[in-house]
Amino acid sequence: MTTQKVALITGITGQDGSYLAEFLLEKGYIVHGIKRRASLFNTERVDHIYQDPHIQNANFRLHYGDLTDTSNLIRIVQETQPDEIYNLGAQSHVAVSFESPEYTADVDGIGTLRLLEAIRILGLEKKTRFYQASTSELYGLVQEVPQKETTPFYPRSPYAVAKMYAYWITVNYREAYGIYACNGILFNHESPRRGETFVTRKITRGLANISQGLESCLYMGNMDALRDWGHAKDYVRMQWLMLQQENPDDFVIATGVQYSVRQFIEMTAAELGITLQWQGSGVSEQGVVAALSGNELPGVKVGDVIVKIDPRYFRPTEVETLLGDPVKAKQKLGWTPEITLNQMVKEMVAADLAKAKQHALLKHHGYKIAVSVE
Ligand code: NDP
Ligand code: GDR
Repeated sequence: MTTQKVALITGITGQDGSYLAEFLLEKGYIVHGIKRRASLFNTERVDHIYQDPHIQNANFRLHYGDLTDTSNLIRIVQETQPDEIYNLGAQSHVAVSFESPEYTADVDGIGTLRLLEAIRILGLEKKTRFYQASTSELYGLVQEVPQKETTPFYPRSPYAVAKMYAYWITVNYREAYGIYACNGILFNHESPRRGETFVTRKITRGLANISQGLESCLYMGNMDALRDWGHAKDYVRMQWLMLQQENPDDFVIATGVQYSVRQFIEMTAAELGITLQWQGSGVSEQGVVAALSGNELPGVKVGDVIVKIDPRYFRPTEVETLLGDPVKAKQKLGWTPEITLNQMVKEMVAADLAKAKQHALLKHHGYKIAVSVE
């Protein structure tokens, strides 16, 4: 008889947490997740896999908790006795980390230490494997192109500095206490479940809303920024694979292809049948805009500006360019991403367009709706 493996996921209500939970349930795991108490329901991304907790042998269970709460984490780890912990919980927004640097350090940095200490305090060093959600933001002001596992770090935000602590404390607990602990250095990954304020989702949602007459303009920050974007579904597979090896190690996960934010806008617009005419030079300069050309849209005439720079979205220190080299993951884990950027843009646009159409219908019938894009 094989016993079911048990996983504990922090950040289960987020983009990656929801895809990983689905993936592990399909593999036959018992999945425990930590969710934060909120004044509104915050489990939308995992509602479709929710199981009635009254059912005996439910495979999916949520526990209230927080990465800032040591005793709560120890209790949950003790109760669940996980074979694998995936630490995906974080204040994950780089721009927000400049506004809440101390909180970000507490959750993203010390939160990781709290979980590793829970494993140690409970004597689970030989049982529980640990995955840390590390990030390409560690490379910040890049020292080498493309970035690989050996590229030096140069974090450029309170978020990245906190994640650098988490990276090294994970390595340290592996070396000091023999815990099977891995860092996945993941480059940006997106999906229709991406938070609305990250740039890809802001663009697909904003332009879909504009196409339906719900908004008139998309306000952007640095459109010159270059990113290596993959699909979250592809990347959670890697998180699991890292914990199935003989020995723990750290891996870069990326596509090895780079695009600018401006190109992402162009791909999204093309998918929506919107033609843009760029005006001005040097896209990060204020005053550079894109106007509608081609066909009119509801409430938008040809020549109207629909993409504009708003310096509010510039960051005090920016990460201008990221490009990953995933060769180690390919060789050692046999991993290759399956979903292309084009397919991802199509999927994200289709989901946001369906929502925009629904909102337009509600608006047409007099209902008030919130469509603000930050
Ligand atoms: P999301 O922002 O979508 O999800 C973050 C999750 O963390 C949410 O479930 C959130 O809960 C939870 N969380 C936030 N604060 C706390 C806290 N104090 N205690 C417990 N849980 C908390 O992020 P992603 O899914 O995109 O990313 C997952 C992880 O991977 C993060 O650690 C992120 O930093 C990292 N990462 C992400 C990359 C990406 O491109 N997506 C790339 C590299 C690393 P709630 O729903 O209540 O807000
Ligand atoms: P990032 O993602 O900072 O790379 O962190 P984000 O999508 O927020 O920004 C990517 C790039 O786009 C530029 N940009 C804008 N960004 C946002 N959010 N809003 C805008 O209006 C805008 N205009 C331009 C940014 O300046 C940046 O250069 C994400 C998060 O998921 C982290 O948790 C994760 O660690 C990294 O990816 C890898």
